[in-house]
Amino acid sequence: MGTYSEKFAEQGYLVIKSALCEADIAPLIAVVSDVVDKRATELYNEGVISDTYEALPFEHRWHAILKACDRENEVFGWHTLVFSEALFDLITHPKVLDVLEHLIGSDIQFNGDFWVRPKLPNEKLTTLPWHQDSAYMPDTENDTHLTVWLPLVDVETENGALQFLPGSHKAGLQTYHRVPDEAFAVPVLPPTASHTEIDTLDMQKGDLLVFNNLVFHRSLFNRSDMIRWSVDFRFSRTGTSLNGLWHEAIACPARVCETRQCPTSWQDWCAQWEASPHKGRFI
Ligand SMILES: O=C(O)CCC(=O)C(=O)O
Repeated sequence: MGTYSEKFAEQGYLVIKSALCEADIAPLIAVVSDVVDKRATELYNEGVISDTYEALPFEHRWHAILKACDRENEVFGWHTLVFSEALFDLITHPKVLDVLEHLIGSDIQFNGDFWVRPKLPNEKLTTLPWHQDSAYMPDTENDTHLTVWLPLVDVETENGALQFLPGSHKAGLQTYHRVPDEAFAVPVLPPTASHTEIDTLDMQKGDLLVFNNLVFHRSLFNRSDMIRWSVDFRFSRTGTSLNGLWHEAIACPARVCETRQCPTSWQDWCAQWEASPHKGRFI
C-alpha cells in the first residue's frame, strides 16, 4: 500500500477504483431520492406542478421537477436535507476509513463537513472554479484535511467531472479574491499558468476520490441532460484543530488506533447534531 501514500503525496489526490460496491452507496441514494420525492409531492399538492415525475430515474427526476416549475437549485449542495443514518454509515464506512488510514494513520476524525451535490445540466451555481479547499476553510492550510468525494452516478467530462492540477498542493495556499458574478472566491493568479497538466477524472459509481486541502481542482460545467449527483465529506488526523469552522460542532472520532473501530455511534452523532448551533442553517 506504500504506493497509495506515495502517489497521494506526489499528486495531492488519488482515485481508488471500485472502492465501494452498489450496496454501500444505495442507502444514501435512497435518502436523496426520498428528499426529491417529498419535494415533488409538496409541489404537486400546492398545485405548482401537475406531475411528480415518479417514473423518472434518479439522474433525471429532480431536474424535471425544477424545470416544470421554472425553478433552479437554490443552493450548491444539500446538508440538513440528507442528514441520515445512511450518510453516517458511508462517512464511517470501514472501506472509506481504510483508504484514509494509509494517508493519515488510524486515529481519524470526521470534520463534520458534508454535502450532497445535485449538479444540474447547464448550471453555473454548482460549477466551481479552480480552488484549494483551504481557501474556503480559514486557518486550515498548515494541517492536512482530506476530502472524500464519491460519485452517486457515473461521471465524465460531459456531465461535470472534477479536474485536478497534479502536484499543485506543493506551492501552498495561494491568494484569493472575490470577483463579480462568482459565488466563490478565486485565485488571484490563474494556477494553470504554472501547472500545465490538467487531469480530468472520469469516475464510476463505487470509485472513491480523496484529495488534500491544498491541491487545485475545479468542477466542470454539466453539458449533459442528466444530474451529476455526488457526495463529499472531510476528515483529518484526530486532534487536528478545526479552528472554529462552522461544522466543528458535529465533528467526531471516526476511527481509533487501538481497535480500528469507529467509537462514535449514529445515536451519538445524532445527539451532537441536535445540539449543534448550525442545525437547520443550511438546506
Ligand atoms: O463536487 C463538485 O462539483 C465540487 C467539489 C469540490 O470542489 C470540493 O469538494 O472542494
